[in-house]
Amino acid sequence: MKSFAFFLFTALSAAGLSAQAQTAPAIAQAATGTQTVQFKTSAVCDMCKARLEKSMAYEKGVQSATLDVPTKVLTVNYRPDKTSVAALRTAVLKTGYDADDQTADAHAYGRLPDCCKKTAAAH
Ligand SMILES: [Cu+2]
Repeated sequence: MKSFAFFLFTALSAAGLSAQAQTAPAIAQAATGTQTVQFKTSAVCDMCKARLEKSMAYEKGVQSATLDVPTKVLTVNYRPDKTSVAALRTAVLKTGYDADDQTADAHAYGRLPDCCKKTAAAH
């Protein structure tokens, strides 16, 4: 019984160590100066998600971009020495989507397929 308790303790310690190892990359990323910003967009579906994430990936200074379709929130990891929140917001607008209280670029919005328009029902 005592040896089982020891095994359990060892297993828990190992789990704790691996959890620590997993958080290490996030700390390293912060050390390189990456920042995160979130925009509330007008995206409606997975096509919007793919379009926005691809568009942001081509944007200078962007490390990663993820859209959560249910909440329409776009999370962008970026390098503040390469770009700015204003530039990133403009990139969202020029892809055809609203960003927070700013309305999408009309031309870009017009090029979106009907299913990606703000009037489209969730699908
Ligand atoms: Cu869409």
